[in-house]
Amino acid sequence: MHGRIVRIATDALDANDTIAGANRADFDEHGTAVVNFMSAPGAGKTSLLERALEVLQHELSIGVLEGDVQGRFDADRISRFHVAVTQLDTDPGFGGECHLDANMVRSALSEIPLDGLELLVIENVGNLVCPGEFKIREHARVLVASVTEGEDEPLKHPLMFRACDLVLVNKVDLLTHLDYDLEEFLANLDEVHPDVPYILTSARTGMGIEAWCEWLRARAGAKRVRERARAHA
Ligand SMILES: Nc1nc2c(ncn2[C@@H]2O[C@H](COP(=O)(O)OP(=O)(O)O)[C@@H](O)[C@H]2O)c(=O)[nH]1
Ligand SMILES: [Mg+2]
Repeated sequence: MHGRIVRIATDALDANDTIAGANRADFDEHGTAVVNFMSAPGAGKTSLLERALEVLQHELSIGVLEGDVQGRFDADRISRFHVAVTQLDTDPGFGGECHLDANMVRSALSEIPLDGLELLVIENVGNLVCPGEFKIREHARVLVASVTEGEDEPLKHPLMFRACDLVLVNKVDLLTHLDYDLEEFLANLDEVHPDVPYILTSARTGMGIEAWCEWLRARAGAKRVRERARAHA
């Protein structure tokens, strides 16, 4: 019985990987850089995205795919910007899943104008476990770790911290009110994912936002390089 359950789980992940491969082919065909934006609920993903969009909305062509269990709360927040926003809820049709998987992203692709986009940010459902297990085949993963979550988060959720390309350590404006030991957090992060880049951010004060934008700019550069090459060919 136990073996059967494991096999079904493995099959599900295999099927997900196949669809994820098709997603990646679409992203690459259109030259759209895709960033999977993840964190525990309330760490500040949407707030950090809003801050970045204030700077980048007229500089890059950006799409945002908002993943939630239900509601359009985050999509409504993002829709005031000059970006293409799509809301993807897991409640209707996907059993209220606590993560986005490749099939869910695929189901939303027809609504996302990939051809015109240099950058697509996928705000995953707030969760520090499952989003790390289901591949989407994005180009990069960004993890927000808020200082209100505790220094030991990298040790408790090693998969998420190991699988990311950038960590935004958010809500640093609150440090003076907390017993949080930033050095201890950074040592734990280094233990789980040595040398992963990190930025100290505050969506409240704007600290670290320029560095966050610069990181996104660098990701989005590929499409421009390709189109420039095509124009000169
Ligand atoms: N003090 C402080 N609050 C923040 C910061 N970033 C986000 N918040 C607050 O944290 C709450 C959750 O933020 P949100 O962006 O919705 O988190 P998400 O669930 O990860 O998208 C909101 O009340 C935000 O105003 C920050 O840097 N400092
Ligand atoms: Mg959000």
